[in-house]
Amino acid sequence: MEKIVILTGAGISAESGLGTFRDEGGLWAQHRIEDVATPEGFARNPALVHRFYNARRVQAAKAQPNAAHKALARLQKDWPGEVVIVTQNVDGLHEAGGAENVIHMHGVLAGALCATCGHRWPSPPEMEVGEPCPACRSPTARPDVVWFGEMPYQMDEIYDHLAGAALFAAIGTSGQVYPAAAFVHEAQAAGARTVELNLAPSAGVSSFDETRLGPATGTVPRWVEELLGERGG
Ligand code: BJW
Repeated sequence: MEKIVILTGAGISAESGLGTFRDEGGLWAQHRIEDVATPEGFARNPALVHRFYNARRVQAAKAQPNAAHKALARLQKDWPGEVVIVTQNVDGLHEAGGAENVIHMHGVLAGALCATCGHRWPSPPEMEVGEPCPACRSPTARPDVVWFGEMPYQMDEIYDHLAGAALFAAIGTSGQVYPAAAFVHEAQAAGARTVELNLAPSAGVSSFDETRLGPATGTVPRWVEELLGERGG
């Protein structure tokens, strides 16, 4: 049965009240990427980076999944084939909306990672500078998120899924950050049909077979209805 691979970005959580990165007034208008989203920034000023992620962790914990997250969970449940959700988001809203086996290629706010030994554990609501790793005791705990210059997670698994995709959808992502921005090409090379669902056309709009513009809470449930309707689901 046909496999669907879905890539999501910050836009799918915008209507849950979480800010995107590159839209007007977004996170990168308020914080310098080099300061808060690179390993070098963390080495220079870990307190600043922890403050940034502590605030976002609190916000994400209060946020509720919206109709778009829930529609994708429904698609996973009702589609007769496999539906793989790969998210760049760290907010956990896909799972809160009922999705399963989500691939978090840029990590999770709910996780802590030891920069020394690579051990992972659930993050406390507030992380502090010098917090010891529960495994090796080094004072090098950091948020378990992927910063610029670092390798996103589960890439082999993602490329395997893309190679077997019949349909690829990118939802609420600006297409400015690699390697995610190139997934559309991987999927196309595998013969997949490609669709973009976004508020505004992404940087890669011309690469998609189809583009549907509008807020995710409208476009995504409609798209899911259509897919399931075509299948008689
Ligand atoms: C709505 C909506 C609504 C709004 N409804 N839609 C030169 C060329 C190519 C690559 C590079 C290069 N120089 C450096 C690189 C590599 C670099 C990179 O891509 N840089 C670019 C800036 C050029 N990438 C990396 O370093 C990555 N690692 C890497 O490449 O490793 C080597 C490698 C090689 C080969 C294979 C594999 C690996 C790591 C990137 C890590 C990104 N990390 C962040 C932070 C994560 C933690 C955190 O959350 O803080 O990830 S940065 C930030 O951007 C975050 C996001 O996941 C990511 C993408 O953002 P996203 O989701 O697209 O959000 P926005 O704000 O950009 O867009 C929002 C969209 O929503 C818009 O389109 C709106 O229209 C839409 N929208 N409201 C629907 N209601």
